[in-house]
Amino acid sequence: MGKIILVQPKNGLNETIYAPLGLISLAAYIRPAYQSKIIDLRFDPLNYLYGQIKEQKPLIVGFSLLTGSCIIQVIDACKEIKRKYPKVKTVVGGIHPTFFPRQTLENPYIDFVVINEGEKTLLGLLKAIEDKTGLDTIANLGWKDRKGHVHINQGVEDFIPMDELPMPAWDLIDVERYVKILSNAPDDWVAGGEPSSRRVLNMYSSKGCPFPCSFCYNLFFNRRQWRSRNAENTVAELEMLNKKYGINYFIVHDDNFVVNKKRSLKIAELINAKGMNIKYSIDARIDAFDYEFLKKLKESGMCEIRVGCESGSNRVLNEIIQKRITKEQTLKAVEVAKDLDLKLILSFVIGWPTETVAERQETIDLVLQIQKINPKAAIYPLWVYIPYPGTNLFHQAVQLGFKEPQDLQSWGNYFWGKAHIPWLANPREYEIIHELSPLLWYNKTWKMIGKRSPKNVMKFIFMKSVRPILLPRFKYNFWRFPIDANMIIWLKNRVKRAA
Ligand code: B12
Ligand code: SF4
Repeated sequence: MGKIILVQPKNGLNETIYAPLGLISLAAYIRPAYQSKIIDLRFDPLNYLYGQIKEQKPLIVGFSLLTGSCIIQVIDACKEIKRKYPKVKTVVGGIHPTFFPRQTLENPYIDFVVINEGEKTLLGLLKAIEDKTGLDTIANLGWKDRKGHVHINQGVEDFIPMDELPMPAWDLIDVERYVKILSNAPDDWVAGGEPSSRRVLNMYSSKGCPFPCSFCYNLFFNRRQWRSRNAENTVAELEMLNKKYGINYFIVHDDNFVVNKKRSLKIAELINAKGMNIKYSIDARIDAFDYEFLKKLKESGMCEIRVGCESGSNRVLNEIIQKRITKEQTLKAVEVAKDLDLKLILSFVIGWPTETVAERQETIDLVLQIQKINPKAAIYPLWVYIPYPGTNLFHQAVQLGFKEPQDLQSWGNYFWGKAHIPWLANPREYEIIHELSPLLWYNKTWKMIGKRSPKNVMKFIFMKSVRPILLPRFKYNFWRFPIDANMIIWLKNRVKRAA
């Protein structure tokens, strides 16, 4: 049986490590014909990968690629693979190469690009390599001919109905590694009981989203086609993970779990019918916050909802980002979650194209209002918008003067946290707001501090003492002479390092 190696690169960011769902899905699909080895570079060093290539002699080494810093590590690894094992073919798939297949293939160390959902194309490519047949009929494949000319095969096939996909190949990864990390994530981000008793893992039950938000990859990656596994199939995976690995808390990483409410309710019903004692979190839109609906999900263990609220300005929400929600709906949803005692994790963005300072302030005011209504709502730091490829807003950003990176390597230096966008009159102000917002949102009480270690106590005292200094700046939108703000950022980084 032919062998392949699939690789999850490092993000280069201080991020939580989730199980690589894309790779275990690919491995499961090709399993009848090819044996996969999955290597996660967030745990294993590059030398391990090179050693495995030597040992396994794979037909290909495939990397998963998002836009951002992971690109640098993948280019370096492909370069070294080509130096050490010139015959081994390198393949990249995932969101970034889907939007830039040609530019990605222009990199001399990458042989193939798999566009979009990778299962069928990967299988087709492996067969073609093994049988030495032509590549030009494999839909969604990018390749180079002998002269080095790049070819991008058109003919986008329909997505595979999700119930035809096998269960992801969990047995091919060391699940415990991910459980250990996710279970210890701070309470601010994971609900569902004491860290000591929860065993957390991510999984997915649907792909895509039917909404047209202009900043989201979904519009072009999933072409607004939402597809899902049926309730029975989804619950079978939850049950397997629960029984085999003792998972009792699931982070369901669907783009939008609640598109088909009937299906969501059926999942809840089945979890209850099977008497499974689990908790789970979902991603949902503000307009799905119906009290009776969420109550039923809660009864089956759903305890936390991640929501992109995006902005406090109705103009931005509807004219600019086409989110099709209003801030009034956001406030209502926050009330519903409070009534049901559901944990919320909310995300907001500032610096949208054409957003005025007054509209930015509307977002800050909305967050402050939410905190008054529901002090338990967790709120991500205020992100500064960065244009992501494959979105409508990206094109608008280019028209507004945003300079898009021109080759794969440069996309590797593209990451959030830095204000890349030319339309901001005062980018540093946005960075300061981004840095300080988590201190302002900090809403823990003394009772909520689990382990009262000196470090945790130090962090608590620091957070509580800076809030009164920062509040007037945020409330009155006053960002001139930010000496105190810069000092607090400096101190915050010291406390973070110490904690
Ligand atoms: C978990 C997650 C993370 C995790 C880990 C990501 C990972 N690589 O595993 C963490 C927390 C680290 C993370 C971080 C970020 N993320 Co994120 N994340 C997700 C999330 C919620 C789930 C990913 C997932 O498991 N999907 C399910 C699997 C089945 O799909 P898949 O991975 O796309 O794999 C399929 C195909 O892409 C393809 N494929 C993928 N890899 C390969 C490899 C080969 C060889 C082949 C042939 C095919 C192939 O085939 C797979 C099976 O069909 C997605 C949203 C989503 N629902 O996908 C966002 C998402 C991927 N993240 C996104 C973003 C923007 C970020 C951040 C920048 C966010 C931020 N501001 O914090 C950072 C930085 C990431 C970076 N550039 O390094 C965007 C991606 C945009 C882009 N152009 O890359 C997404 C789509 C969210 C969104 N709606 O905008 N993220
Ligand atoms: S609702 Fe969320 S997942 Fe759906 S397109 Fe909009 S931002 Fe993307």
